[in-house]
Amino acid sequence: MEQVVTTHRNTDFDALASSVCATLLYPGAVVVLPRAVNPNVRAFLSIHKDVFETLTWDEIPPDGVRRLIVVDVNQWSRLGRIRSLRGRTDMDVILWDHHLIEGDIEARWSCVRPMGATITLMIQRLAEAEIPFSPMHATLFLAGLYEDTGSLMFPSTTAEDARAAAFLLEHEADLNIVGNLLRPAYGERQKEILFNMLQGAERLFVSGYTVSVSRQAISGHVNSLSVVVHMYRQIMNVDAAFGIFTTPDDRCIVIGRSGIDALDMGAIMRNLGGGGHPGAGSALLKSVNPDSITEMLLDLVRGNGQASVRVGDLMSFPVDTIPPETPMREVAMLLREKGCTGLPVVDGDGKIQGVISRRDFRKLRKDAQLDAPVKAYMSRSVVTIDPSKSPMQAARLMVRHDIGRLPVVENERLIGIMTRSDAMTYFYDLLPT
Ligand SMILES: [Mn+2]
Repeated sequence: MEQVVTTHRNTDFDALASSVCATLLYPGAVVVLPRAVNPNVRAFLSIHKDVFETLTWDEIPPDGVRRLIVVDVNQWSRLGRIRSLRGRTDMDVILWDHHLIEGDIEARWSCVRPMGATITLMIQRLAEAEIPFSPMHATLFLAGLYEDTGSLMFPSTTAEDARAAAFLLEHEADLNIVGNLLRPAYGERQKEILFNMLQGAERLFVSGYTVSVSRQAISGHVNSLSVVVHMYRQIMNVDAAFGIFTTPDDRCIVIGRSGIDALDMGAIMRNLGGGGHPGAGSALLKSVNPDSITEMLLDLVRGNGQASVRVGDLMSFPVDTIPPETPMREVAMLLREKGCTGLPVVDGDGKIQGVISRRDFRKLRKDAQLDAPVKAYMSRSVVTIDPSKSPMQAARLMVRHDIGRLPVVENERLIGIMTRSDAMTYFYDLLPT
């Protein structure tokens, strides 16, 4: 046992996957895990004992270690009892990590790069060296990659992580198993909290949405509260669910889940000093009256946030338009002057007849054609949107038709234009409030 691989305490799937991967990169190396590993990793190991062998510190003679390979961590204090090897001069240290915080493990050789998961770095090496591995390995590696990148959704995810995921899928990683492995821990404590939430549950109707707010006191740290709120929303079958959890040290944990696009949980939570994304958000408040939080949440749902924003609120107007008879030469000048890529063509009754864009000028072959009216070259199939539609619907149309500007039409009359930047303003929460 000259070569030993180890990783951080509270070992997660990225740490385990990286450790196992190290045994492929360094033949003969054995994995020594800390005593404290995450519950789902513990469950995995108990089933896969024969496939992925791991040892504990007591099982190896410490004097025999010549090379220590550390993965997914760069601080001695986060290792298990194996950290007693620190300072040994007759030993070679190798480090693989994706954490950029400053560490104190000095390695002779290291691969430390910002990446969604450590396993991505190791997969790259595995692929380069063309080292074969089983579908079972691929599945474990993908579990590690998905856990640390939130299935490639965390902002820390890189293109390289996605490439590594593709590589693992090519090597028959099993997504059903990955899904089961990563199912969040849901234990007695969570069950009890969910049960309490459901007992006092109320379904409210707020501005056309179904909402439920539940409050309870909790003591000590509870894992996976967001999972509990997620389940609560599903059971209550509401558009948005909030859990307000008060702690003995006068803190208030607010967790929200939304099931519809129009109710942006991240935007709501940002109003409380927290954050999140459209589907899920949270905030931590100190010394506040929980009653007032309930009121604030309902107010935000009521539309003080972004809940009721419509295309009509976001569109730009008045709109520059041109009559169908305008010569192309003039159109070209106008486009340049206004610095826009296209203009709606509107007749005397305010009805939209077509759209002319810079692209349409490619149809012109001769200079003389610049004297022809715009109606000869404009595109007549115009995608428009109603002002009562949601910004999400506008964005979908823009994507589907690959256009950056949507004329907003009400009773057949052009009343505004929704541009890509109007949509961006909304999605990135830049609305003036
Ligand atoms: Mn990691």
